[in-house]
Amino acid sequence: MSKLPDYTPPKVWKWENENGGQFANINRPIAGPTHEKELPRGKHPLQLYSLATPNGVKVTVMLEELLAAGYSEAEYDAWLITIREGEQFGSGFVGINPNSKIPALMDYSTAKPTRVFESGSILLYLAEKFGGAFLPNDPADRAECLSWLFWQMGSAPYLGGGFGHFYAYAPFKIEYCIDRFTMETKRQLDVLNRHLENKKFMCGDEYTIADMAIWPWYGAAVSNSIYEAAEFLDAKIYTNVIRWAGEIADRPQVKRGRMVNRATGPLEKQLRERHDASDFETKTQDKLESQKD
Ligand SMILES: N[C@@H](CCC(=O)N[C@@H](CS)C(=O)NCC(=O)O)C(=O)O
Repeated sequence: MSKLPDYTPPKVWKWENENGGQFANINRPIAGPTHEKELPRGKHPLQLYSLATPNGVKVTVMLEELLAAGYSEAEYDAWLITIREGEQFGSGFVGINPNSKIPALMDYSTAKPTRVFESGSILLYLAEKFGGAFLPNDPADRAECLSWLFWQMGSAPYLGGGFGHFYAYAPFKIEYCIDRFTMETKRQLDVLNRHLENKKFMCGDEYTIADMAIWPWYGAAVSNSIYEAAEFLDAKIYTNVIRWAGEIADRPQVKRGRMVNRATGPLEKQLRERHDASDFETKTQDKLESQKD
């Protein structure tokens, strides 16, 4: 075991120093807004405030899937929330998500406007709003789907906040922390790999909100799209997860959903704001920047 930094916790922890690492500037031990800022509102009843992180992508994929399945009332405006700049702490955003994390959704089609936060809750809300789309009908199958949806909500923080933080973002590498969260991440990948052995999707032949929740995290882990850790995790051994992840990544709706609220990477893959289906053709960042010249 490598030498550990010398640290004795004080009696009462105080917020004195930035703890270092990426995202340190947005970490705070208190909740609530830091500044007044109203959120913009577009023409559709569904207003999404988000960013194309794995948690954000779950919702844009669901909305694109609903539209492709013919639910035209799932048309939406998607607004970019730049979390590195603290936009999640604006008063308008905190009003719809007191937890200050993307994604957050407003539905203005209801008698009283409905706010929804937490990606799992948004997926379930949309599935129920659109007649049980991407949610099995049969009670036992539905229970299985919800079990995997909630599995994701409980498990991904070990992959993201645990493994990803200590492997990729922490200001120095701590063997104890990396070991602990690598162990758990690999265990979770093995859970998925065993489960997917004889199944096309998480709940059998039907593609559901459980796949939409799990894929952006665990599909990204095995395809090296987060933390550049596929080799370290020896991801190639999770062959069923790799097969499942590839199949989902090929869906046109998933390709579109991944572009929405993306503000990094290739310009032609970034649709920072989405207000209309035609925006994929005309408003990607490469097109917007070429119009400036
Ligand atoms: N459990 C939440 C997690 C959401 C979350 O952690 N969002 C991150 C981006 S992936 C965020 O907004 N972070 C900003 C912050 O922590 O200040 C969900 O699934 O919606």
